[in-house]
Amino acid sequence: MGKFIVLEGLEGSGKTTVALYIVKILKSYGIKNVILTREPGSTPISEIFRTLIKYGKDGDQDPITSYAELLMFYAARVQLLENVIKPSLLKGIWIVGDRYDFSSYAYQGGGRRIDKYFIKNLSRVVLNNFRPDITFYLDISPKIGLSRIENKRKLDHIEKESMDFFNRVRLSYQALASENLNVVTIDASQTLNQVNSDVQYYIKKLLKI
Ligand code: Z5A
Repeated sequence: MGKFIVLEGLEGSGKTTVALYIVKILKSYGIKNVILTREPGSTPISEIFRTLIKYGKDGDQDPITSYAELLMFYAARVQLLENVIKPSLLKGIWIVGDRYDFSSYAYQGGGRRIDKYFIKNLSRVVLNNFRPDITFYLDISPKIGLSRIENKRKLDHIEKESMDFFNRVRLSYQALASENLNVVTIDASQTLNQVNSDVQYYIKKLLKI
């Protein structure tokens, strides 16, 4: 069996950068079969949901409702889980996931204030409690995170949310990190070298080396 490693955090926390670093160090430790995934996305159907969720359809004519957004995230996730993640793990391939289920609790639960027990039930039914082996939560203030991505060309509709929204997302992430096993909080405001070295420590523990 491969292992499922997930990166979570606000935008600009460095998830994508750290995910690439994890792939690199896994390979250097002899784990050559590694797939990088992103959520929403990483299957043909999930990528369609990604575009739809991020940019909508036909501008303001048909704004995405909070529940439609939540359900689309789960539709994209279950496609990825059943068609890529589970079959790959069974073949001994490791998965490094840029976001997974905590993102929905943090953004749709914390940010959009959808009832967390509703999300929990939805998650239980759709994902059947399938969990990562380890989750790295890259903790950063929204101010620093958003400043790192401010030059991004086109902001999606979630990235245009208020500072209050992102503060609620961060608080939800911090609560999830303290309530759940196998979650490691990394201070993502450190230099990239420090962040990478913290992550490497836990990867070595996972590999028992
Ligand atoms: N979303 C949701 O609401 N519910 C869900 O269930 C799921 C997702 C799954 C996906 O956006 C959006 O969907 C996201 C949450 C929502 N929306 N928002 N807002 P995405 O996939 O387009 O992007 P993202 O996941 O938010 O990540 P990002 O913006 O690409 O950021 P990142 O991956 O965390 O950071 P990065 O690209 O690695 O780094 C950003 C820059 O910072 C880059 O220039 C790096 O070189 C730099 N960087 C990274 N680390 C450091 C350190 N330590 N110091 C200095 N600079 C650094």
